Amino acid sequence: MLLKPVKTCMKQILPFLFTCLLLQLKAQTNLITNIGARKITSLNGKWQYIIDPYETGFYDYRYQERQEKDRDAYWNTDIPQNKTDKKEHGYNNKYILTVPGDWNSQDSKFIYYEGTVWYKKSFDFVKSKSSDRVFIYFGAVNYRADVYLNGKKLGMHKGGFTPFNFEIPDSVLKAKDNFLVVKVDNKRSKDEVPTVNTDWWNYGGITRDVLLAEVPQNFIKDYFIQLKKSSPLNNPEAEGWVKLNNAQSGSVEIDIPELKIKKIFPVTDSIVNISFNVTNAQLWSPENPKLYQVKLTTASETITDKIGFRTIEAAGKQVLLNGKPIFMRGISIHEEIPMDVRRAYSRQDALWILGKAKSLNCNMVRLAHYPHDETMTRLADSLGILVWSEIPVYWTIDFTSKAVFEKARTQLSEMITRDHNRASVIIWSVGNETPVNETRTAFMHNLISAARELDATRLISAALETNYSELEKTHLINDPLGKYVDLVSFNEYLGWYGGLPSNATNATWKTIYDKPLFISETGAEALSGFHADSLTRWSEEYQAWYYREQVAMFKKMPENFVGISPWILLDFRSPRRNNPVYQQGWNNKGLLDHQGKPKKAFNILKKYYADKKMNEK
Ligand code: GCB
Repeated sequence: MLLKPVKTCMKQILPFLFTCLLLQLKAQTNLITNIGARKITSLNGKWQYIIDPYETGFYDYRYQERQEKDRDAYWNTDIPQNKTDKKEHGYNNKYILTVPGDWNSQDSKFIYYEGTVWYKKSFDFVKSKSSDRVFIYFGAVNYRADVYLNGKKLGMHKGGFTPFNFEIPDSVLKAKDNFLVVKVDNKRSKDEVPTVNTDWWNYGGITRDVLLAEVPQNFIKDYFIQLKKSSPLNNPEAEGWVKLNNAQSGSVEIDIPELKIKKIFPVTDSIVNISFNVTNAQLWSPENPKLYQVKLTTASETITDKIGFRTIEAAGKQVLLNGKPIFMRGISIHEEIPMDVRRAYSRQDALWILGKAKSLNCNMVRLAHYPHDETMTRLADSLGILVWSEIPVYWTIDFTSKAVFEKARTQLSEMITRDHNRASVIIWSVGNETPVNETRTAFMHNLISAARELDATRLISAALETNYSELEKTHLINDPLGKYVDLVSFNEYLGWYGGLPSNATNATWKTIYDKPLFISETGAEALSGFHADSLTRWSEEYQAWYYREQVAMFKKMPENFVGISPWILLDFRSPRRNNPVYQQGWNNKGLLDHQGKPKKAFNILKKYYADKKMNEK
């Protein structure tokens, strides 16, 4: 982000640590994918809450974790047994939060709150089939969730942007008055992912859907059905696997009615490898986002998905989609609705955000800096928008820690598992602007290996930090991580963080790697409605000038230049942005303002994209 002299690599070598880590790369998440296709009951809606900054409901006065049956634990009933009974906690309709949703936007007392809030929901539930198994599924909770049902702990999850589920044992679930409590803690911490330092708002709460999912005793946990890497395009070949919760007998049938495909694969293990040709399939692309209904059937269930078939690869200097070079007309996006100053979570939110990206003539979005809600990638599939999806390995996490690596790897695996059947997702990013040193490189390299292990079909990248000097005209991308990624991506702010926009006029970018090159960020702030001459910082005119110079620079980029995702579609909240006049807690690099209204620069990028699109034809 800042102008920095080229740094010399720090000699911190911990190769042994990472070799040990590699051995664990196969560890998998327990996630049930395509939750929407299961028998689900929503637990969204009104939940009662208790704000607990001292975590009194979790620790006793000696700061020991409370025992399961401790009457003062907030996961246990708040109802006094008789009139002499003392209860110092209680859930009450005076204190209600809506789920899904961050807490910050729901009541002004939460705006700056970072800490613990207990959420409670009562519900009745009778299984549709007594032999079914029941899981509770959370789309995302920021950051740590401890989940209790009827006084029993179901599990704990960390990571604010990825889904997770816990099984509810029959012995715990009741037909009436289930007492569900979730302790949500969004305190930032040095050894978490992200760490204490981010340029976005730390919205807390149960930010995405909460569902009960019923599945049979033997069920399809996950599946991967994508075109094989470099599949021949005249007779495309789908390849992948179906993962069952148990090694079963019988078979898995894959049925794609529109293509008249019906294939049966015998089950010999809990993972069933599959491959078949999708002859005659129309390939998915932004111009033709064709999705096919795919049915998976075992002896005990059928689940249905909508899947697009396409290939993606980095070949020499280009990125090829279905064998043809593409230019990514992208834009970066945070998961936020600025008008309401809240996290986005619904299909309607995703429609609004992606609609704005479309109106800019984009064919691609970079979902920064963490996995967004599943509605976003599903909608991108149907709208024909290419997606970069990222984990919040951001700036300064603790690269020396094995535990931190494990946390990052878990989030990576949850992100990939949830979305690995989305044709729109073409890039997995393992992080953003991480500092160049050997420990970091080993850490990130291992994340890249983990990503490839989980999904060998997509491109792997990371937004690299650039070292550029105002005096130089040619800037070199030589971060050692470039060696391991498929797409060399970098963030540059020539003319915002140092210098003037005209610094870009004669600038050129090169990389030492013989790979496609992508600008994952560039941008400048403007307070919407503030007009002045172009030299005046924060004015819409300065931002417009910045974009004019950048566009001139894009036009002179080397032939391996395959796209951009400027920073950023919409203004967003950030606690780091404290200019009392021009920022007031907002990062105003949006091309659209707090109300979603275009600033002057919007049309400059829109025109560049329109011209690019025309030239493609
Ligand atoms: C960056 C970061 C992004 C920031 C942006 C900025 O390089 O990747 O998260 O918000 O710069 O506005 O400074």
